[in-house]
Amino acid sequence: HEADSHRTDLMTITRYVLNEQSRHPESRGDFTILLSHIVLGCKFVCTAVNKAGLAKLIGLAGETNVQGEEQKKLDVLSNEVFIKALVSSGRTCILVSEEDEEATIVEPSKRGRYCVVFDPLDGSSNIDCGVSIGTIFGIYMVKDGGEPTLDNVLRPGKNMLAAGYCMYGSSCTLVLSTGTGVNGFTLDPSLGEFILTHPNIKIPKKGKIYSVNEGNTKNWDAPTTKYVEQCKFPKDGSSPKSLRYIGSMVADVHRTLLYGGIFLYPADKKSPNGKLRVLYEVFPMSFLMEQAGGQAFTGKQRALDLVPKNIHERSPIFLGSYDDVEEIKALYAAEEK
Ligand code: P6P
Repeated sequence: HEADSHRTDLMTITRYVLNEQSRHPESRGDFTILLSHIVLGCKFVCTAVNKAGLAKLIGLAGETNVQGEEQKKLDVLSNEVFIKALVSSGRTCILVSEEDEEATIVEPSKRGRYCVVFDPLDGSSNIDCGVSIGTIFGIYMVKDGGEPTLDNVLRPGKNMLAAGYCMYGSSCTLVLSTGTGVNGFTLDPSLGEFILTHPNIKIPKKGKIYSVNEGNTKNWDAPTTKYVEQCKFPKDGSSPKSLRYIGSMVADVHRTLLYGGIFLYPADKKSPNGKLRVLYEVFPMSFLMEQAGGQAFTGKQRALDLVPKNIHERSPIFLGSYDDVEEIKALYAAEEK
């Protein structure tokens, strides 16, 4: 009977968030409504990404589709879908997207209390070869007074209320934290619902995998160089770590979260602040890692303590299993002395 009830007691993401909401009696359900619109965006992108492959195959994707319309690039399309979904939710006041140079200030009649920072389709250069890509998002509550000024999003990641990503791969998996741990939901296409499949994700304390673009080795600083060397030639006689690098942040972080290990996008001589963006890549993934018992470090400080000065600022990032990140922190600390 117990197994049976498990099968029929579907924990959807909506129900999960409603349960969370019931922990905040004062809440007016705004967050639940906001999240339902983010989930809608993810479902749309999941369908579009899957179709894109097919469209390419049957030649639709050229310059125009069967209606002779200009076929939008998937990342542009995804951005439009998320912006429209978030504005129509009536629960947001500022939106920062990787696709838009300027932040979107929501018109007064549709304004709410949340600020959403997101990358609608991270890793989109990988679409044509079928590698997993994803949407990454973070949510701040607007500061008192609610004026939609940029200082509401130029804040440390530790001020975020929630963060998550949706990975479009062999299945569509949404990983979310609202500040009380990390949960993974998988889209059941027959129901059109995200079902809880990975409750209370905890990252292994130490891993056997390191994930970095070794092609940049020539440009790394000493601590990163030394750390990667130690991964390959451990001084304590343990076996070397394996290298796994997909080149799509959502996929590399998802593997790190589930299997353990460390993901690195270091600074290098060409890009002193690394490549990944603070607001909608570094902060959400760092938030999730800490909630899952791991940690995230910029080379100088705890990633979530960083205060960005502009909405597209970059930062180096080392995130993953607690013990693995400790090792590279020690190497940077030694460098400081
Ligand atoms: P590189 C994809 O373009 C992306 O923004 C992230 O998804 C990914 O982690 C990174 O860049 C890969 O960068 O320089 O290794 O190709």
